[in-house]
Amino acid sequence: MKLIIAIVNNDDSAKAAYALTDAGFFMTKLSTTGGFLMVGNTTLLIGAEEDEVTKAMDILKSTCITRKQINPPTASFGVGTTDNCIPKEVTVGGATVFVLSIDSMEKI
Ligand code: 2BA
Repeated sequence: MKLIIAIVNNDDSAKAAYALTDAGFFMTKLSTTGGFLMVGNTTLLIGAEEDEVTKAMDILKSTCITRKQINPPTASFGVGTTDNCIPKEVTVGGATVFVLSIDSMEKI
């Protein structure tokens, strides 16, 4: 059993979630915030059998788009002041995906 943790752009989250559930995956959607841009994103928790991971990854690849995003001035907390006053453009990946091996999953 694997736990797929996928951090996706809010704009792609509904499409990704719909496609995953439509393909038979069970999933939990969390509202999260990126530590760098400090803007909202979505984290999907997907429990999947090992042989289903590639299918989930393919769905994420087809539904989550890489895009440019502006880092709003003073958005990142803990970062120095001067440089942080200038908006910066960064490329945000379609999805940042972690795949973890898990010992067991139970529904009690
Ligand atoms: P954020 O932390 O808001 O980061 C947004 C984008 O800003 C990143 O896109 C990257 O292009 C840039 N960025 C992030 N940290 C940076 C840094 N220390 N220096 C320079 N540029 C930086 P992605 O890499 O595609 O990440 C999108 C979102 O995925 C992130 O939002 C964060 O919520 C999550 N993420 C990415 N890598 C992660 C990791 N290693 N651990 C946990 N979460 C991660």
